[in-house]
Amino acid sequence: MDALLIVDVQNDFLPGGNLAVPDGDQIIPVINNLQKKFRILVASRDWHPANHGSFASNHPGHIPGDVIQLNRLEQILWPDHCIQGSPGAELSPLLNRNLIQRIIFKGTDPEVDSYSAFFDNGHKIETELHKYLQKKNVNRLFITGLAADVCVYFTVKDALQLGYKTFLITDATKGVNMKSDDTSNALTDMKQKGAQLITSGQVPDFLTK
Ligand code: VGL
Ligand code: ZN
Repeated sequence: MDALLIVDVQNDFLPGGNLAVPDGDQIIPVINNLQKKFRILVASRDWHPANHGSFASNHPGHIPGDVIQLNRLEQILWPDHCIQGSPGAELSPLLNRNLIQRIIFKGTDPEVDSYSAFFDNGHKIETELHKYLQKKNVNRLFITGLAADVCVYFTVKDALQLGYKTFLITDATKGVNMKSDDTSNALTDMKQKGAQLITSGQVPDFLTK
């Protein structure tokens, strides 16, 4: 079975948000259009408590972009974003949410960040995503969303490791580019690790039905 995964299309990652991905809003119509082609649709949401260790504001003397050690893991510090219950943590109202069957919340532990929709950054705690996809007999994952060089990147790598045939839909993702070539490096690495990079227009040809 094929599934569409929509990563973190939340207000804070869109223009005007606290951690805006440049042109992040441009992918929303592309994702809305893709949705009709799938029967299994899952979305993830970054869902941080206000005291989250990835926020620069919780580390006096640090600013976003600094890198620290957070419980022995290298951690880039971000502006406050996707705080549980805040408007910035909502899925974009422009995203069609009617067809999404399951939402995966991540990043709830203040001690460890969680870029991937499958695991925390220490690969210790698993979300319910893999179990859900297994229950639905999903073997091929089509991945979209934000940000291409952070949460999408880590989700794609975990999907490959878990054995999914993994497609990244290149016009349905955008990168934050904290460093200017982060997204191109991430795309190259995903491809090198076995992800198929395709455009939304190619999707019908790839669907098993
Ligand atoms: C993300 C930075 C921090 C993302 C989440 O969804 O790509 N990026 N938290
Ligand atoms: Zn986050």
